[in-house]
Amino acid sequence: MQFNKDFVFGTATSSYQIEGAHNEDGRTPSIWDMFCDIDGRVFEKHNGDVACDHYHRFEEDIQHIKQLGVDTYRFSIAWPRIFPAKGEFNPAGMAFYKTLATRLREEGIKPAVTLYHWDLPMWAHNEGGWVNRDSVDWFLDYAKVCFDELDGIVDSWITHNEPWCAGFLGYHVGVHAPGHRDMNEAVRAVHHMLLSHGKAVELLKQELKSTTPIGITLNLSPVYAKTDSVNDRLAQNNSDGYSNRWFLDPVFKGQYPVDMMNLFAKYVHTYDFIKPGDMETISTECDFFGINFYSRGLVEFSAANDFMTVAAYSDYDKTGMGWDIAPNEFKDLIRRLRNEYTDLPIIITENGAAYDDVLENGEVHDVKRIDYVKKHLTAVSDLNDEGMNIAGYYLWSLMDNFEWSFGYEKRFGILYIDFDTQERVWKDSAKWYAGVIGDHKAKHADSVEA
Ligand code: PNW
Repeated sequence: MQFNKDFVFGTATSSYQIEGAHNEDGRTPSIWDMFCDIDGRVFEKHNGDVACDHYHRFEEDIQHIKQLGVDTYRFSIAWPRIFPAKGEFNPAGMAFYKTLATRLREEGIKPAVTLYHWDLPMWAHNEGGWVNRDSVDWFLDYAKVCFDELDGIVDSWITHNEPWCAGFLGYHVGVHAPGHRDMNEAVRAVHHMLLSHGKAVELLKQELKSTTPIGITLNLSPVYAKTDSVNDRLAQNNSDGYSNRWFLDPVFKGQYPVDMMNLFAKYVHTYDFIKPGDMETISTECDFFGINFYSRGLVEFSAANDFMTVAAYSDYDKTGMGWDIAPNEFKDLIRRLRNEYTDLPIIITENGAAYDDVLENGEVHDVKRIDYVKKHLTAVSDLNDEGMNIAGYYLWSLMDNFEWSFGYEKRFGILYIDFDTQERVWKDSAKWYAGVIGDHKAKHADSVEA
């Protein structure tokens, strides 16, 4: 694998998954604090009260990031630290992110900041959360303060992380906070998230005249049919519509896919929540397109399920999440995006794998994770050779953390966290990744001299 000189290497985390300090400096609960409190929702009722204690250990964590040699670090801001109550700005919460971003820059690491990585304040949830169209205004107030306070020290902005997860897993499937099971709500929630994305882009670029790159991150999963049968193909189309097109089409084409609107109509009695101008706003041009890639889908038809298609058995090697390892399908996905959707620079804002890591004598030999990342980085390199213009790659995750409904049971980190002592231990994958980045830099340093 090889990357051009400007290619950026990074690693990523999110606020609720690592920070802890859940009630410090004015932070109030988010929907995830609430969700974790409900029996049976999160593995062994784990929660983010302490997590990786990053809120207190960020200096140490910055040193690890620096030693990895990455160009950039992606983290998210906890909205309930910034607005603990409706309309109440909390400077103490903002101070944490100012310090974090400033210290990263001092160490030569570019901060890439996500505004919404799922920790909606409870005060907003209590007024209907994302289902309420007012959420767009609440989000804009929040975005405005973040832009005003941090725009000079942040290198890129991501409005939303994975609205599919936040919207459909949160309001339709119910396995993420707030745990609702209502498709009518979910489609509205997604619409308001996307609308708030578009408005935040307009705010930063048009009103504040900032030149800081801004984009959205979608989790995309290319879907394949178990067989060539008409029914399996239909299942494939619908699953793709639910997972991918429902987000890609509005963001890049300014319209929801009509076939899916018809399919959802069974649950969504009216689309009158889409107001004039909304779709233009949602499709406001961004500077880059963020993609989180983990796996593919393989589906077969089932009469009982329309778009919530049934996952078919596959003989692919799997990660510790049970997800198919599918670097070739990742390539298919990127080619399709180039053909059907966008020429914007693509940034892989997350890619990585969970495995059952074992800490022994201060070492973690996570060969499978290295293999997973190597396969996907090689795919990125191949895609760029084809002219696909992938500008950067963020490994998920810097450290083991609160893996949502799986709690601390699933480890995605390249740093191992001992959750009793909070000790950080470099897994073999961290050493390997540092080596890849080091080789890349050495190669381009040579080529400058030559
Ligand atoms: C992403 N799925 O979540 C998130 O952005 C991260 O916060 C998370 O830790 C990481 O991927 C690993 O899971 C996802 O069910 C959660 O398809 C679930 C799915 C996809 C992504």
